[in-house]
Amino acid sequence: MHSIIRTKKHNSVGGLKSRQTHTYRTRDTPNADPKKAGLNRLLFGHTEYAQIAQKILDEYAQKHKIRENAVVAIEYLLSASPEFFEHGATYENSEKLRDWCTAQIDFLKEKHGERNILCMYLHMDEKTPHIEAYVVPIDHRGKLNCRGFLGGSKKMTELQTDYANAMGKFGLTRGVQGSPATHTTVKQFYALIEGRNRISNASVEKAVTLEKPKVTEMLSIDKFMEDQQKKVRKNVIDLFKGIVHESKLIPLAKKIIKNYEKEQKDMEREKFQHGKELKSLKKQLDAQARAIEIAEELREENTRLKDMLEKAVKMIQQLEQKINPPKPPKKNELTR
Ligand SMILES: [Mn+2]
Repeated sequence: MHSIIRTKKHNSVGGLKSRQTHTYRTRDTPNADPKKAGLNRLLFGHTEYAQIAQKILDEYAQKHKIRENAVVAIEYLLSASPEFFEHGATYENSEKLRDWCTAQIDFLKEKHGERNILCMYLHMDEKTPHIEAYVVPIDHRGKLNCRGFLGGSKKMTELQTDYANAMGKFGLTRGVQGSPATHTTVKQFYALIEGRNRISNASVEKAVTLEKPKVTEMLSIDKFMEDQQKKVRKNVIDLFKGIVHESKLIPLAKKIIKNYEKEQKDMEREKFQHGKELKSLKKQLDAQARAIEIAEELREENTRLKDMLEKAVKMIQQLEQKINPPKPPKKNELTR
């Protein structure tokens, strides 16, 4: 079993902000199992590590110039061979994990100083448990100095050796010589530890899950179903892209198809249900439309009546005038 340490340099706080979406699963993380997400946790430092980094760098910039393109943060991935986390009884494993986590914190505190550690976050929901750690590379002289930690292959070899030595008490040995961390980006690391199981049950489920139609989509349910089928097909193809040659994936592929067929049956049932709902919805709509029509008619009727009434009043007034023309004063009295 090997100890695994990988590094990545960040030139901007923006890079850290983007990492936070991975750390906290606020962006789509297909290789993470949502059922295990509750086991992820902050081990040391701050949740909002990008913000803290900004604060530290702002303070630093008051006294020193920060070189353009300087490495402002180092990201560490700390892990071990998968068997290390799986071997033994559950209670033994959880105790082992706890001790291992403490050892990681001690290692980074020793290397970077407590104050420069932004965040150490444990991920339990990916293929292999690992810690993502973020530090500001300020050295013992108080200078932003990534080279002092990761500069050159000698430093990288040293890092691998130091780390393996620190993890020796867990029965972990140094990984393969001659594969320096500088050549292994974080992405490659992920491919390494998670690639084998990139098609997790969760991602299969996700790929074949049909969406529930919205009310507007219910009005054309066949079109909706067709779109859903297209989506599922695309999801499945994406899922298998580049790894179809692995024979062990065939049972998974069968499972996908089975799941999908089941989903389709459910959808058929729902389609029937929606058919009924649709009918009652149409009824309601019709009733409403009719009510509006009636109201409209009444309004028109009202207007018409009002017009007629006004006309009638006018006619009556005119009639009255004809029948009883206004009396000329006095004159009438004299003729009478
Ligand atoms: Mn992770």
